[in-house]
Amino acid sequence: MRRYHRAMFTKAIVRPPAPNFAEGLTAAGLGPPDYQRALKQHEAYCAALERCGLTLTRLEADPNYPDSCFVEDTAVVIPEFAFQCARDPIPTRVVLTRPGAASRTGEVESMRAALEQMAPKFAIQQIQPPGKLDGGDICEAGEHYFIGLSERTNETGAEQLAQFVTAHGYTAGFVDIRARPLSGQQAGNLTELLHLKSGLAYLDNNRLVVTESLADRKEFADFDLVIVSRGDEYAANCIKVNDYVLIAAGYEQFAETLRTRGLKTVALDMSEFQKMDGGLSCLSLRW
Ligand code: CIR
Repeated sequence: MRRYHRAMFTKAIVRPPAPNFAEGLTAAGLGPPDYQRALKQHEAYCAALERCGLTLTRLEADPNYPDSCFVEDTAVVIPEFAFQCARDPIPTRVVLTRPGAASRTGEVESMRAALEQMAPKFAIQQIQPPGKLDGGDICEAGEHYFIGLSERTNETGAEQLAQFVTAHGYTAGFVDIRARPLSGQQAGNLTELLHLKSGLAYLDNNRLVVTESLADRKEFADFDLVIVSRGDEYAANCIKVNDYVLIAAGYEQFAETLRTRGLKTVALDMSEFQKMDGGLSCLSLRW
């Protein structure tokens, strides 16, 4: 068996929300976001990434696309395997997406330009029509990629991405999160995840954070699961960035669970992004 050793994250691309952030897509039903507060929360998020050791490229806010602060949805970075003690940065591949929401498709071009400028050695590919794919549906878990089938990512897009990652030495599998009955007392309800990573996160060492609604999926059977309690689903969208796990503030029980597993947590107030269906992973593209 190959011994995968993920290189440290060193870089990230971020973009602050634009003044018309509130015009973006949302089904959260939590009311409109406060723009000034969103800017402060975004700045705290950037500072946390820097504390994790990342160098940030900060794109300008883009009012043409009110959802454009959610940069993760526009591209998927596929890192080279770094075996054992590989220390030097290795050229990486990037797949530009075709976001599933019509209002967001144009966000990809400025991401392409940014990546071409800051990472000229990256091999850039792109999801082709009729494929649709959002980066929020893609969860890298060591040597494996979980690819969510959602309202934003269709089979064609998922298959294209699977081909890219398997050609690059990874394995890939689909996780269908489209409307699905829940078990037990909740029978008849549907999972309500916008993206796969709204309910799933990989924390290295074979550890997956999952919502209860996803916990029984056979796709995750070989992983060590940290199950997020019902009602705390928003906490599942956390990100491990080098030595820290960034988590949404307000989920102390979840934070404690991570700490008892030896993980260092940084809690960030995400209230204004939650109002727009966004979480911690979607605010940056990291590698
Ligand atoms: C949208 O609906 O596209 C945005 N309002 C939220 C996107 C969040 N992205 C993510 O979870 N990866």
